[in-house]
Amino acid sequence: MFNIPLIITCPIVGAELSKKEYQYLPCSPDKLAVEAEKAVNAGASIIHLHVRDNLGNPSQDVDIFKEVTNKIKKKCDCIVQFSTGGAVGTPLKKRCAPLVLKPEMATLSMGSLNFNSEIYENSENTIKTIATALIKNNVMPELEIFDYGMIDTVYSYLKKNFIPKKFHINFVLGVQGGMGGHFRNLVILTERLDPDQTWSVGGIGKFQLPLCMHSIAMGGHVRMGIEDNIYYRKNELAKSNAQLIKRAVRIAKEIDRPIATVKQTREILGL
Ligand code: KMH
Ligand code: ZN
Repeated sequence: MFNIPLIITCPIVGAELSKKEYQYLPCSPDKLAVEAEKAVNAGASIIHLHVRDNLGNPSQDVDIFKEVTNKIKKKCDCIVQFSTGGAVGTPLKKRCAPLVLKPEMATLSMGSLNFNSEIYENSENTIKTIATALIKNNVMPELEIFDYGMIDTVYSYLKKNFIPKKFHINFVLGVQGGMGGHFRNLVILTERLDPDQTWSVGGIGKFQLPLCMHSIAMGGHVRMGIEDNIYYRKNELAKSNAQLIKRAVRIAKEIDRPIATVKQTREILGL
């Protein structure tokens, strides 16, 4: 498993962070494109994309997604994966809207959960509506799994043809309200997958680094970036997404795990 090239996804900005909490937050289309390019140069092959409006607020505006994606693509080749989660509370229509741009990938959250002090709503209707838009626009989903029961939902919805047959899975562990970031949770989650199913893990906050290390050792893939964790170490903010990615690359190299190029990532995911 150590010879499977490691796919690194970088969630460069997210929807919940503000400049108040994180002074280096990239918000404008130009800054997002530069941040993406640096992340790709550091080793990321997938950019998980949220965008911001000109006030820095989270947005699902199609024109902004288009502008940012074009700017990223001008700077580097990478897989741009749109968020259909948006920010907590974003109306369903807006969550689906950017899919008309037919990105290579987009997310699909597989259930509702408490999300810190709010509720991240992903009812059956929400999941089916986003899945229908993904299929219509021929977009490969990354299924976001925040809790154990969401794996059961995946298999149940597959049987009912509610979701596409082909997908990548990302475990999001450590959200307050979801499944915690202990590596035992990652083990029991991955045991539920078919052997040839591709998966990654994104640990939230202090769980990002240890889960990244476990995933590298288990033959999984990783998600490393500011949306999930703003610290490089305790009490020290990361200066950029690239700084977090470079550490993941160093860890992988220590056990001779190669880093997936964009071309290899497309091959591994069947894009
Ligand atoms: N902002 C979170 C509530 C996704 O991008 O698909 C949802 C989220 C997941 O970030
Ligand atoms: Zn996101």
